[in-house]
Amino acid sequence: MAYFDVFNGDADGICALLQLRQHTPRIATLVTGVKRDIGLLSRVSASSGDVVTVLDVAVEKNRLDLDRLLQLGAEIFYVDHHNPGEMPSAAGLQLLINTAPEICTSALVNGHLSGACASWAVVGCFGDNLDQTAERVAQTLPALPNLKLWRELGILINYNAYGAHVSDLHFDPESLYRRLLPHASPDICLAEDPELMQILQAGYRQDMSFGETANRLINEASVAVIRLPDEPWARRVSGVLGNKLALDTPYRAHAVLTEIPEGFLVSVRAPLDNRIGADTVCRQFPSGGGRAAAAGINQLPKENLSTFIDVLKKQYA
Ligand SMILES: [Mn+2]
Repeated sequence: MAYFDVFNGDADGICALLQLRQHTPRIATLVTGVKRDIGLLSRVSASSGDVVTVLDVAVEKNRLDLDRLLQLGAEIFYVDHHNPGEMPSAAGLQLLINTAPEICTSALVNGHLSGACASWAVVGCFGDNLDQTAERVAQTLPALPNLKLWRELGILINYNAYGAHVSDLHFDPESLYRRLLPHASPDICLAEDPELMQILQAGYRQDMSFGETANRLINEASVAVIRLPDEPWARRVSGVLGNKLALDTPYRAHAVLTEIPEGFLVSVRAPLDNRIGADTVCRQFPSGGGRAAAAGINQLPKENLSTFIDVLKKQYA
């Protein structure tokens, strides 16, 4: 019988598995990847009697492989908070799904373990941007920790997962998980392995400073367009940079363009003061879509750049 631990490479996925394996140690094949690599079950080849744990990736995006593994006779424990689509049910499947907006996978595992490894759940909740949930879980700890520090750790572990490929990341999520696993709590981790936090902090700061000083094609009162090169740091920072710029200048719309072989990967953030129109802009281009406040275009051909800028300016003038 073999074990497989399948987890999203972001803070929520890592902290969910940390709780489970600190509570129930297990030698397992690890399957993970960058944050947006969510079809992870396709990489699992299990057989009858094998046990597969799946954390923080949508059921819907893994449904074919879930059915395949169940048919082979694997036992599956699946914990997640994304929309699952049609809920599967099978004798070998234990599902723990909750899509409430204040819930993440680390919080679900914390409930499942009755708070046995709650400190890492707090870090996972902070990483998934659920500050109130993190604070609520922290209240259950014997002593209230330095939440500011734990929040930073969660955000940095989460930031580490951004990139197009694992080779873009500061840490392969599997190595990061293995490095965190021996530490029973975030405070013990920070004390015993201070270098880890330093590496994560330095990487984040350097990426952000590259991003903040990157070439601005447009820099006007109502609109800024930032162009990032086809480099690992740009693929890591593009999403977080958009959020930071939006917070710094809430009256301005931002577009972050990252060069890719096909042209640009585009991320548009409406002004925080006027959270509309990002989807309207992006939908005018093939492969564009999203929500009113934040939208994107997967591939904008280089020859469409000036049209894109015109559309963006017109929307937010
Ligand atoms: Mn999550």
